[in-house]
Amino acid sequence: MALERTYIMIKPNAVAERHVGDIIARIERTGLSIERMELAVLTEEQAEANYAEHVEKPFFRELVDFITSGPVVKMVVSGESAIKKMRTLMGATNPIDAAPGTIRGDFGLDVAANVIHGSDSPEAAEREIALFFGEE
Ligand code: RTP
Ligand code: MG
Repeated sequence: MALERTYIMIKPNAVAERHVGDIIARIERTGLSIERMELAVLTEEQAEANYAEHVEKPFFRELVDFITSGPVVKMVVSGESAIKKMRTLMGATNPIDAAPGTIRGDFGLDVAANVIHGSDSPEAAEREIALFFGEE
């Protein structure tokens, strides 16, 4: 077990559909702590940097256009095994495969509009927190 920080982002579709309060309640129920939180519209540069690993994928442009299409909620969430805990709470990437009771399982429409992003490793978490909150 390790005390971790993870970067979490509620995607534009979920903000527009007013699921923010419900998602925050689910995060708090896990016992993890919200350290930072901000509503913002991402710049194209931030979106491209966040999804740099997918630059060669056919859906890259669609992904950048979608994530910059409206306000997102950016968060730093911390606690014991925060990265894994948040990935479990979020559910599978494709909402079709995400279990009922997970955030994507309950609110997800399709693989692009899959409600929420969470860092997948400690290295990704530190990179994403620096990118979105300007921390070292
Ligand atoms: P995320 O990075 O957003 O937390 O999601 P993830 O780790 O579960 O999935 P990842 O493989 O990193 O994919 C990043 C995001 O790309 C979008 N995607 N679209 N159109 C498609 O086929 C497709 N495949 C992936 C999803 O929004 C996914 O969250
Ligand atoms: Mg990912």
